[in-house]
Amino acid sequence: MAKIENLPPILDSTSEKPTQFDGKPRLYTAYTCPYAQRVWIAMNYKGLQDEIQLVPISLNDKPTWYKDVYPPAKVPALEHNNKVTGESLDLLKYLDTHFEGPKLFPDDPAKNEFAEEMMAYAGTFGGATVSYLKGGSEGDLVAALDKIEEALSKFDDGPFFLGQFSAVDIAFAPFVERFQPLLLELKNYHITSGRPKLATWIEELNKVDGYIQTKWDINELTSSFKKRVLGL
Ligand SMILES: N[C@@H](CCC(=O)N[C@@H](CS)C(=O)NCC(=O)O)C(=O)O
Repeated sequence: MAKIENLPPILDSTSEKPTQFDGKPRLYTAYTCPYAQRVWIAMNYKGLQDEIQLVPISLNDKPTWYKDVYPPAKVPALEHNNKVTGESLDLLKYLDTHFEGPKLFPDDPAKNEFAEEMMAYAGTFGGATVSYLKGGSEGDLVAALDKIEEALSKFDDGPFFLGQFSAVDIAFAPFVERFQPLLLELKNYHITSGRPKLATWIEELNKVDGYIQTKWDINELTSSFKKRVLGL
């Protein structure tokens, strides 16, 4: 799990704006945000912990200067080469093309095509889960989880979506991390029942250092999700 004492402190409305555009890449993040966690995992997996500075901000007490840094005022946002850009899935690609380290996207065109399809599907999966948690249909959630189970069977050279660990696993990981306990607690729904590939995927994911380093107190994550997304 991430150790707060080893991480930069969270900036809030009382904090000064950090230096900008001095050549040091910065990732504006929030430790509990699943979108920002995607980019944090990618950064760690590529071994960029010393190269990219984490700048965590409080979402409940956001610094007023943050909208000047990144006008949509959302996290994640990456400062690099004198620009600040956002959108977690775009940033996974950006990190892979602009920084050294193990590749997040494979060279194999068949795997790459599937990566695009599944990364787009991560949003559909999130939507189906949130809708079910808010009282919507169980059918859409079951279909989404079954599609994930099937996708995990496509390449047999490893337990991950494309066989080996990739950006697709990163796109899903923060959401499965929160949805698995939330579905159990609020709906008594076990996502891995009858889904052995998904069970193995979760187990294997929890052995990836770059991911482990981003894991936060699960109670904090689920209560933040309940408040911010489910209005509970
Ligand atoms: N589509 C964006 C979504 C980012 C997003 O919604 N981040 C949330 C936090 S999890 C945010 O910054 N919300 C603005 C706020 O809370 O003020 C992405 O993939 O990066």
